[in-house]
Amino acid sequence: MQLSSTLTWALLLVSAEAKQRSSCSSTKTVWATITETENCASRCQHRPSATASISGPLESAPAQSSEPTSPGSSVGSIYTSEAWSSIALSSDVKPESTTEADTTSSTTPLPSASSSPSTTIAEGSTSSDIPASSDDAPSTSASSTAESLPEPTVRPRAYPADVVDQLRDSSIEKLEAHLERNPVPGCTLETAAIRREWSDLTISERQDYTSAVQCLMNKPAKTPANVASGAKSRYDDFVVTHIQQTGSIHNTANFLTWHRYFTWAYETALRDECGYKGFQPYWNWDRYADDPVNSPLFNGNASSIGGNSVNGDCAETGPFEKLTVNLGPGYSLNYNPRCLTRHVSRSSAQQCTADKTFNLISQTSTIASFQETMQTPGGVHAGGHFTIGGDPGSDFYVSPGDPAFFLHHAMVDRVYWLWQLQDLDTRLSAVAGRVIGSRSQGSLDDDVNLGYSGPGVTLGSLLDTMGGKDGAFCYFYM
Ligand SMILES: [Cu+2]
Repeated sequence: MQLSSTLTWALLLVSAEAKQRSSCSSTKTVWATITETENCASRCQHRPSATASISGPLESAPAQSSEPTSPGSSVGSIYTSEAWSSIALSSDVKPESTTEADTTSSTTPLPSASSSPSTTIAEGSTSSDIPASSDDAPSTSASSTAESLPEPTVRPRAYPADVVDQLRDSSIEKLEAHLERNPVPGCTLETAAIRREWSDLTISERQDYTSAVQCLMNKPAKTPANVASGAKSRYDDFVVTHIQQTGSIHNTANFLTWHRYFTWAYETALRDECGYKGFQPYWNWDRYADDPVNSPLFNGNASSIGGNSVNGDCAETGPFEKLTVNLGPGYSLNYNPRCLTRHVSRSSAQQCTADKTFNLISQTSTIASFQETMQTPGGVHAGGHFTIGGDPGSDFYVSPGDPAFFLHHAMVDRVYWLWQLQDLDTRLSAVAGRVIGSRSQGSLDDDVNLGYSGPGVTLGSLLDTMGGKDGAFCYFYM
Protein backbone atom coordinates (compact mmCIF):
# COMPACT_ATOMS: atom_id res chain seq x y z
CA MET A 1 0.00 0.00 0.00
CA GLN A 2 1.14 3.47 -0.74
CA LEU A 3 0.48 4.66 2.76
CA SER A 4 2.17 1.94 4.67
CA SER A 5 5.25 2.36 2.55
CA THR A 6 5.02 6.10 3.06
CA LEU A 7 5.06 5.58 6.77
CA THR A 8 7.82 3.05 6.54
CA TRP A 9 10.20 5.38 4.83
CA ALA A 10 9.13 8.19 7.02
CA LEU A 11 10.16 6.20 10.02
CA LEU A 12 13.38 5.09 8.43
CA LEU A 13 14.23 8.63 7.60
CA VAL A 14 13.89 9.76 11.15
CA SER A 15 17.17 8.13 11.95
CA ALA A 16 18.72 9.47 8.77
CA GLU A 17 17.56 12.91 9.70
CA ALA A 18 19.01 12.51 13.15
CA LYS A 19 22.36 11.69 11.65
CA GLN A 20 22.20 14.66 9.40
CA ARG A 21 21.18 16.76 12.34
CA SER A 22 24.19 15.75 14.31
CA SER A 23 26.37 16.79 11.43
CA CYS A 24 25.11 20.32 11.72
CA SER A 25 27.01 21.61 14.64
CA SER A 26 24.92 24.63 15.44
CA THR A 27 21.71 22.77 15.34
CA LYS A 28 20.27 21.39 18.50
CA THR A 29 17.09 20.12 17.02
CA VAL A 30 15.37 19.18 13.84
CA TRP A 31 13.35 22.32 14.17
CA ALA A 32 16.51 24.31 14.45
CA THR A 33 17.71 22.95 11.14
CA ILE A 34 14.85 24.88 9.71
CA THR A 35 15.32 28.10 11.55
CA GLU A 36 19.02 28.36 12.22
CA THR A 37 20.46 27.82 8.84
CA GLU A 38 23.52 30.01 8.84
CA ASN A 39 25.98 27.26 9.64
CA CYS A 40 23.96 24.52 8.12
CA ALA A 41 22.78 25.72 4.79
CA SER A 42 25.40 24.01 2.74
CA ARG A 43 25.03 20.66 4.43
CA CYS A 44 21.37 20.65 5.38
CA GLN A 45 19.52 21.12 2.19
CA HIS A 46 15.99 20.73 3.44
CA ARG A 47 15.19 24.32 3.95
CA PRO A 48 11.64 25.50 3.57
CA SER A 49 11.04 29.15 2.84
CA ALA A 50 10.05 29.69 6.37
CA THR A 51 9.46 33.38 6.08
CA ALA A 52 8.28 33.55 2.51
CA SER A 53 4.67 34.16 3.20
CA ILE A 54 5.01 36.61 6.00
CA SER A 55 7.37 38.92 4.26
CA GLY A 56 5.06 40.63 1.87
CA PRO A 57 1.70 40.75 0.21
CA LEU A 58 0.08 37.60 -1.01
CA GLU A 59 1.13 38.03 -4.57
CA SER A 60 4.75 38.18 -3.61
CA ALA A 61 4.75 34.80 -1.96
CA PRO A 62 7.13 32.81 -4.08
CA ALA A 63 5.96 29.75 -5.84
CA GLN A 64 7.22 26.77 -3.94
CA SER A 65 6.21 24.03 -6.26
CA SER A 66 9.79 23.61 -7.26
CA GLU A 67 10.71 22.47 -3.79
CA PRO A 68 11.89 18.91 -3.59
CA THR A 69 9.09 16.47 -3.19
CA SER A 70 10.79 13.17 -2.90
CA PRO A 71 9.93 11.66 0.42
CA GLY A 72 13.46 11.50 1.61
CA SER A 73 14.10 15.12 1.03
CA SER A 74 11.52 16.58 3.28
CA VAL A 75 9.69 14.24 5.52
CA GLY A 76 12.35 12.74 7.65
CA SER A 77 12.18 15.32 10.36
CA ILE A 78 8.52 15.96 10.51
CA TYR A 79 7.24 12.93 12.33
CA THR A 80 9.40 13.38 15.37
CA SER A 81 8.27 15.01 18.55
CA GLU A 82 11.39 17.15 18.41
CA ALA A 83 10.17 18.59 15.15
CA TRP A 84 6.90 19.54 16.77
CA SER A 85 8.20 20.71 20.04
CA SER A 86 11.82 21.56 20.02
CA ILE A 87 12.46 25.04 21.06
CA ALA A 88 14.45 27.07 18.63
CA LEU A 89 15.20 29.71 21.16
CA SER A 90 17.25 32.67 20.30
CA SER A 91 19.89 33.22 22.87
CA ASP A 92 18.01 36.08 24.42
CA VAL A 93 14.72 34.27 24.84
CA LYS A 94 14.62 31.85 27.66
CA PRO A 95 11.57 30.19 29.05
CA GLU A 96 11.13 30.47 32.75
CA SER A 97 11.27 26.76 32.87
CA THR A 98 11.42 23.87 30.52
CA THR A 99 9.55 21.59 32.81
CA GLU A 100 5.91 20.93 32.26
CA ALA A 101 4.90 23.52 34.77
CA ASP A 102 7.29 25.98 36.21
CA THR A 103 7.40 26.73 39.85
CA THR A 104 6.85 30.43 39.82
CA SER A 105 3.70 31.30 41.56
CA SER A 106 0.82 32.48 39.53
CA THR A 107 -0.37 35.99 40.00
CA THR A 108 -3.74 34.44 40.54
CA PRO A 109 -3.68 31.69 43.12
CA LEU A 110 -5.58 28.68 41.96
CA PRO A 111 -6.60 25.49 43.63
CA SER A 112 -4.46 22.48 42.97
CA ALA A 113 -5.52 20.16 40.25
CA SER A 114 -6.55 17.52 42.69
CA SER A 115 -8.09 19.68 45.34
CA SER A 116 -11.63 19.56 44.18
CA PRO A 117 -13.58 16.56 43.11
CA SER A 118 -14.96 16.42 39.65
CA THR A 119 -18.36 17.95 39.44
CA THR A 120 -20.76 16.02 37.37
CA ILE A 121 -22.89 18.40 35.44
CA ALA A 122 -24.68 15.89 33.35
CA GLU A 123 -23.69 12.62 34.86
CA GLY A 124 -25.09 9.63 33.18
CA SER A 125 -26.04 11.47 30.08
CA THR A 126 -24.63 10.34 26.81
CA SER A 127 -23.81 12.33 23.77
CA SER A 128 -27.09 11.40 22.21
CA ASP A 129 -28.95 12.65 25.27
CA ILE A 130 -27.86 16.18 24.67
CA PRO A 131 -30.72 18.46 23.86
CA ALA A 132 -31.06 19.82 20.41
CA SER A 133 -29.22 22.98 19.56
CA SER A 134 -30.19 25.71 21.89
CA ASP A 135 -28.83 28.54 19.80
CA ASP A 136 -32.33 29.73 19.19
CA ALA A 137 -33.72 28.83 22.56
CA PRO A 138 -34.85 31.68 24.76
CA SER A 139 -32.44 32.88 27.39
CA THR A 140 -33.26 32.10 30.94
CA SER A 141 -32.96 34.74 33.58
CA ALA A 142 -31.74 33.85 37.01
CA SER A 143 -29.83 35.36 39.84
CA SER A 144 -26.45 33.68 39.93
CA THR A 145 -23.67 34.70 37.59
CA ALA A 146 -23.65 31.41 35.78
CA GLU A 147 -27.36 31.36 35.40
CA SER A 148 -27.46 34.94 34.22
CA LEU A 149 -25.37 33.98 31.24
CA PRO A 150 -27.20 33.00 28.09
CA GLU A 151 -28.83 29.62 28.07
CA PRO A 152 -26.30 27.92 25.80
CA THR A 153 -23.59 28.78 28.29
CA VAL A 154 -25.11 26.55 30.91
CA ARG A 155 -26.00 23.77 28.54
CA PRO A 156 -25.14 20.53 30.27
CA ARG A 157 -21.88 18.88 29.50
CA ALA A 158 -21.91 15.39 28.08
CA TYR A 159 -19.05 14.39 30.38
CA PRO A 160 -18.34 15.19 34.00
CA ALA A 161 -16.51 18.48 34.36
CA ASP A 162 -12.77 17.95 34.71
CA VAL A 163 -10.50 20.31 36.62
CA VAL A 164 -9.99 22.48 33.56
CA ASP A 165 -13.72 22.70 32.99
CA GLN A 166 -14.13 23.65 36.63
CA LEU A 167 -11.49 26.33 36.26
CA ARG A 168 -13.33 27.61 33.22
CA ASP A 169 -16.59 27.74 35.13
CA SER A 170 -15.05 29.50 38.10
CA SER A 171 -13.17 31.95 35.87
CA ILE A 172 -16.02 33.14 33.71
CA GLU A 173 -16.95 35.70 36.36
CA LYS A 174 -13.59 37.32 35.76
CA LEU A 175 -14.46 37.78 32.14
CA GLU A 176 -17.84 39.15 33.06
CA ALA A 177 -16.29 41.65 35.47
CA HIS A 178 -13.64 42.62 32.94
CA LEU A 179 -16.28 43.30 30.31
CA GLU A 180 -18.22 45.41 32.76
CA ARG A 181 -15.15 47.57 33.27
CA ASN A 182 -14.13 47.45 29.60
CA PRO A 183 -17.24 47.03 27.50
CA VAL A 184 -16.70 45.96 23.90
CA PRO A 185 -19.12 47.54 21.44
CA GLY A 186 -21.22 44.86 19.83
CA CYS A 187 -19.73 41.99 21.79
CA THR A 188 -21.09 40.80 25.10
CA LEU A 189 -21.33 37.44 26.79
CA GLU A 190 -24.90 37.37 25.59
CA THR A 191 -24.05 37.94 21.95
CA ALA A 192 -20.72 36.15 21.70
CA ALA A 193 -20.25 32.83 19.94
CA ILE A 194 -19.78 29.93 22.30
CA ARG A 195 -17.35 27.26 21.21
CA ARG A 196 -18.27 23.91 22.63
CA GLU A 197 -16.63 20.57 23.08
CA TRP A 198 -17.24 17.95 20.37
CA SER A 199 -19.40 15.71 22.53
CA ASP A 200 -21.37 18.67 23.81
CA LEU A 201 -22.69 19.20 20.31
CA THR A 202 -25.71 17.20 19.33
CA ILE A 203 -25.27 14.47 16.77
CA SER A 204 -26.81 16.66 14.10
CA GLU A 205 -24.64 19.62 15.06
CA ARG A 206 -21.55 17.47 14.65
CA GLN A 207 -22.74 16.35 11.26
CA ASP A 208 -23.48 19.95 10.28
CA TYR A 209 -19.89 20.73 11.13
CA THR A 210 -18.34 17.87 9.15
CA SER A 211 -20.68 18.60 6.24
CA ALA A 212 -19.41 22.16 6.17
CA VAL A 213 -15.83 20.89 6.20
CA GLN A 214 -16.65 18.64 3.25
CA CYS A 215 -18.19 21.65 1.52
CA LEU A 216 -14.92 23.56 1.96
CA MET A 217 -13.09 20.57 0.49
CA ASN A 218 -15.32 20.76 -2.57
CA LYS A 219 -14.90 24.45 -3.26
CA PRO A 220 -12.16 25.69 -5.55
CA ALA A 221 -8.91 26.92 -4.08
CA LYS A 222 -8.00 30.58 -4.03
CA THR A 223 -4.31 29.74 -4.04
CA PRO A 224 -3.00 29.95 -7.63
CA ALA A 225 -1.60 26.76 -9.07
CA ASN A 226 1.74 28.44 -9.66
CA VAL A 227 2.01 29.07 -5.94
CA ALA A 228 0.91 25.60 -4.87
CA SER A 229 0.01 23.07 -7.50
CA GLY A 230 -1.35 20.83 -4.75
CA ALA A 231 -3.96 23.34 -3.64
CA LYS A 232 -7.11 21.79 -5.07
CA SER A 233 -9.75 23.11 -2.71
CA ARG A 234 -10.66 25.95 -0.44
CA TYR A 235 -9.76 23.64 2.41
CA ASP A 236 -6.30 23.26 0.90
CA ASP A 237 -5.80 27.02 1.06
CA PHE A 238 -5.54 26.61 4.82
CA VAL A 239 -3.12 23.71 4.50
CA VAL A 240 -0.95 25.76 2.13
CA THR A 241 -0.92 28.68 4.53
CA HIS A 242 0.27 26.47 7.37
CA ILE A 243 2.91 24.76 5.24
CA GLN A 244 4.28 28.07 4.00
CA GLN A 245 4.54 29.56 7.46
CA THR A 246 5.40 26.53 9.58
CA GLY A 247 8.91 27.80 10.14
CA SER A 248 7.78 31.14 11.52
CA ILE A 249 4.75 30.26 13.65
CA HIS A 250 6.00 27.65 16.09
CA ASN A 251 8.15 28.29 19.13
CA THR A 252 7.78 31.93 18.24
CA ALA A 253 6.11 35.03 19.63
CA ASN A 254 3.14 34.56 17.32
CA PHE A 255 2.45 30.87 17.95
CA LEU A 256 -0.67 31.32 20.03
CA THR A 257 -2.08 34.32 18.21
CA TRP A 258 -1.33 32.96 14.74
CA HIS A 259 -3.10 29.68 15.43
CA ARG A 260 -5.96 31.53 17.08
CA TYR A 261 -6.42 33.62 13.96
CA PHE A 262 -5.98 30.58 11.71
CA THR A 263 -8.67 28.61 13.53
CA TRP A 264 -11.01 31.59 13.54
CA ALA A 265 -10.50 32.18 9.81
CA TYR A 266 -11.31 28.53 9.17
CA GLU A 267 -14.46 28.75 11.30
CA THR A 268 -15.40 31.91 9.41
CA ALA A 269 -14.93 30.20 6.05
CA LEU A 270 -17.16 27.32 7.19
CA ARG A 271 -19.84 29.79 8.17
CA ASP A 272 -19.58 32.35 5.38
CA GLU A 273 -18.76 30.07 2.48
CA CYS A 274 -20.47 26.84 3.46
CA GLY A 275 -23.51 27.94 5.43
CA TYR A 276 -22.41 26.44 8.72
CA LYS A 277 -24.54 27.88 11.51
CA GLY A 278 -22.53 26.68 14.47
CA PHE A 279 -19.10 27.58 15.78
CA GLN A 280 -15.74 25.89 15.89
CA PRO A 281 -15.90 22.90 18.25
CA TYR A 282 -12.91 21.97 20.37
CA TRP A 283 -11.51 18.66 21.57
CA ASN A 284 -11.13 18.43 25.32
CA TRP A 285 -8.17 16.04 25.28
CA ASP A 286 -8.83 14.60 28.69
CA ARG A 287 -12.31 13.36 27.86
CA TYR A 288 -11.06 10.69 25.52
CA ALA A 289 -7.54 10.14 26.80
CA ASP A 290 -8.30 6.70 28.20
CA ASP A 291 -9.65 5.35 24.94
CA PRO A 292 -9.34 7.83 22.08
CA VAL A 293 -9.87 5.24 19.34
CA ASN A 294 -13.35 4.47 20.60
CA SER A 295 -14.22 8.03 21.53
CA PRO A 296 -17.01 10.07 19.94
CA LEU A 297 -14.25 11.97 18.16
CA PHE A 298 -12.39 9.10 16.48
CA ASN A 299 -14.71 6.09 16.59
CA GLY A 300 -15.49 6.38 12.90
CA ASN A 301 -19.21 6.93 13.32
CA ALA A 302 -21.02 9.31 11.03
CA SER A 303 -20.95 11.79 13.91
CA SER A 304 -17.21 11.51 14.51
CA ILE A 305 -14.39 13.45 12.89
CA GLY A 306 -13.43 10.19 11.15
CA GLY A 307 -11.99 6.92 12.34
CA ASN A 308 -8.60 5.44 12.92
CA SER A 309 -6.49 3.56 10.39
CA VAL A 310 -6.35 -0.18 10.68
CA ASN A 311 -2.85 -1.56 10.15
CA GLY A 312 -1.64 1.78 8.86
CA ASP A 313 -4.08 1.70 5.99
CA CYS A 314 -6.38 4.49 4.88
CA ALA A 315 -8.75 5.83 7.53
CA GLU A 316 -11.91 4.62 5.87
CA THR A 317 -14.67 5.21 8.35
CA GLY A 318 -16.74 8.23 9.18
CA PRO A 319 -17.47 11.43 7.32
CA PHE A 320 -13.99 11.71 5.79
CA GLU A 321 -13.67 8.16 4.50
CA LYS A 322 -13.01 9.45 0.99
CA LEU A 323 -10.74 12.30 2.02
CA THR A 324 -7.82 12.95 -0.29
CA VAL A 325 -4.80 14.70 1.15
CA ASN A 326 -3.33 16.75 -1.67
CA LEU A 327 -0.31 18.51 -0.19
CA GLY A 328 2.90 17.51 1.47
CA PRO A 329 4.63 15.64 2.82
CA GLY A 330 6.64 18.22 4.65
CA TYR A 331 6.85 21.57 2.97
CA SER A 332 6.07 20.32 -0.52
CA LEU A 333 3.25 22.28 -2.11
CA ASN A 334 3.08 19.92 -5.07
CA TYR A 335 0.05 17.82 -5.90
CA ASN A 336 0.48 14.52 -4.15
CA PRO A 337 -2.95 12.88 -3.73
CA ARG A 338 -3.19 10.13 -1.14
CA CYS A 339 -5.63 8.95 1.47
CA LEU A 340 -5.76 10.10 5.06
CA THR A 341 -4.17 7.84 7.63
CA ARG A 342 -4.31 8.10 11.39
CA HIS A 343 -2.47 6.48 14.21
CA VAL A 344 -4.73 7.43 17.09
CA SER A 345 -2.58 7.00 20.15
CA ARG A 346 -3.62 6.39 23.69
CA SER A 347 -0.10 6.90 24.98
CA SER A 348 0.20 10.31 23.33
CA ALA A 349 -3.19 11.20 24.77
CA GLN A 350 -1.69 10.70 28.22
CA GLN A 351 0.35 13.85 27.55
CA CYS A 352 -2.84 15.82 27.59
CA THR A 353 -4.62 15.00 30.81
CA ALA A 354 -6.74 17.58 32.58
CA ASP A 355 -4.37 17.71 35.54
CA LYS A 356 -1.46 18.47 33.28
CA THR A 357 -3.41 21.10 31.40
CA PHE A 358 -4.56 22.62 34.66
CA ASN A 359 -0.98 22.85 35.88
CA LEU A 360 0.07 24.43 32.61
CA ILE A 361 -2.52 27.14 33.08
CA SER A 362 -2.09 27.70 36.77
CA GLN A 363 1.67 27.42 37.20
CA THR A 364 2.99 29.57 34.39
CA SER A 365 2.93 33.22 35.24
CA THR A 366 4.37 34.74 32.07
CA ILE A 367 3.44 34.34 28.43
CA ALA A 368 6.97 33.12 27.68
CA SER A 369 6.69 30.41 30.25
CA PHE A 370 3.18 29.46 29.23
CA GLN A 371 3.88 29.11 25.53
CA GLU A 372 7.18 27.33 25.99
CA THR A 373 5.71 24.88 28.45
CA MET A 374 2.84 24.16 26.11
CA GLN A 375 5.25 23.43 23.28
CA THR A 376 7.84 21.28 25.03
CA PRO A 377 8.19 17.79 23.51
CA GLY A 378 6.11 16.33 26.32
CA GLY A 379 3.60 19.16 26.29
CA VAL A 380 -0.05 19.25 25.40
CA HIS A 381 0.47 20.77 21.95
CA ALA A 382 2.59 17.93 20.64
CA GLY A 383 0.58 15.43 22.64
CA GLY A 384 -2.62 16.33 20.84
CA HIS A 385 -1.01 16.19 17.41
CA PHE A 386 0.49 12.79 18.11
CA THR A 387 -2.77 11.52 19.53
CA ILE A 388 -4.11 11.99 15.99
CA GLY A 389 -0.94 10.70 14.36
CA GLY A 390 -0.60 9.36 10.85
CA ASP A 391 -0.38 11.28 7.59
CA PRO A 392 -0.81 14.19 7.61
CA GLY A 393 -1.83 14.44 11.29
CA SER A 394 1.69 14.06 12.61
CA ASP A 395 3.34 16.01 9.81
CA PHE A 396 4.64 19.24 11.29
CA TYR A 397 3.83 21.16 8.11
CA VAL A 398 0.76 19.49 6.64
CA SER A 399 -1.07 18.65 9.86
CA PRO A 400 -4.08 20.89 9.04
CA GLY A 401 -4.75 18.45 6.19
CA ASP A 402 -6.44 16.28 8.82
CA PRO A 403 -9.68 17.97 9.91
CA ALA A 404 -9.04 16.93 13.51
CA PHE A 405 -6.29 19.58 13.54
CA PHE A 406 -8.79 22.37 14.03
CA LEU A 407 -10.46 20.72 17.02
CA HIS A 408 -7.07 20.27 18.61
CA HIS A 409 -6.05 23.84 17.98
CA ALA A 410 -9.37 25.12 19.23
CA MET A 411 -8.48 23.39 22.51
CA VAL A 412 -5.02 24.95 22.41
CA ASP A 413 -6.78 28.28 21.98
CA ARG A 414 -9.18 27.48 24.82
CA VAL A 415 -6.26 26.78 27.12
CA TYR A 416 -4.63 30.06 26.04
CA TRP A 417 -7.94 31.86 26.66
CA LEU A 418 -8.24 30.26 30.08
CA TRP A 419 -4.70 31.28 30.92
CA GLN A 420 -5.46 34.85 29.85
CA LEU A 421 -8.64 34.81 31.91
CA GLN A 422 -6.66 34.42 35.12
CA ASP A 423 -5.24 37.92 34.76
CA LEU A 424 -6.91 39.78 31.94
CA ASP A 425 -5.46 43.14 32.85
CA THR A 426 -1.96 42.05 31.94
CA ARG A 427 -2.43 38.99 29.75
CA LEU A 428 -4.46 40.68 27.02
CA SER A 429 -1.29 42.54 26.08
CA ALA A 430 1.35 39.93 26.91
CA VAL A 431 3.69 38.86 24.14
CA ALA A 432 7.14 37.30 24.27
CA GLY A 433 9.41 35.19 22.15
CA ARG A 434 11.36 35.41 18.98
CA VAL A 435 10.49 36.45 15.47
CA ILE A 436 11.85 34.19 12.76
CA GLY A 437 13.98 36.02 10.24
CA SER A 438 14.71 38.81 12.65
CA ARG A 439 16.89 39.35 15.65
CA SER A 440 14.12 41.21 17.36
CA GLN A 441 11.63 40.05 19.91
CA GLY A 442 7.99 39.71 19.05
CA SER A 443 5.75 42.68 19.72
CA LEU A 444 2.13 43.70 19.53
CA ASP A 445 2.92 45.55 16.30
CA ASP A 446 4.13 42.48 14.43
CA ASP A 447 2.34 41.56 11.23
CA VAL A 448 0.38 38.34 11.17
CA ASN A 449 -1.10 37.10 7.93
CA LEU A 450 -2.71 33.97 6.63
CA GLY A 451 -1.82 34.19 2.97
CA TYR A 452 -4.81 33.09 0.92
CA SER A 453 -6.68 32.18 4.08
CA GLY A 454 -6.87 35.62 5.64
CA PRO A 455 -5.57 39.20 5.45
CA GLY A 456 -2.72 40.69 7.43
CA VAL A 457 -3.39 42.07 10.89
CA THR A 458 -1.27 43.06 13.85
CA LEU A 459 -0.37 40.48 16.44
CA GLY A 460 -1.73 42.77 19.13
CA SER A 461 -5.19 42.69 17.59
CA LEU A 462 -5.44 38.95 18.15
CA LEU A 463 -5.08 38.73 21.91
CA ASP A 464 -8.67 39.32 22.93
CA THR A 465 -11.30 36.81 21.85
CA MET A 466 -13.92 39.36 22.92
CA GLY A 467 -13.42 42.24 20.53
CA GLY A 468 -10.07 41.37 18.98
CA LYS A 469 -9.32 41.70 15.30
CA ASP A 470 -11.06 45.06 15.24
CA GLY A 471 -14.19 43.60 16.70
CA ALA A 472 -14.40 40.56 14.44
CA PHE A 473 -13.47 38.20 17.27
CA CYS A 474 -16.38 37.69 19.61
CA TYR A 475 -16.31 34.27 21.17
CA PHE A 476 -15.56 32.39 24.31
CA TYR A 477 -15.37 28.78 25.35
CA MET A 478 -17.65 26.50 27.25
CU1 LIG B 1 0.87 24.89 13.55
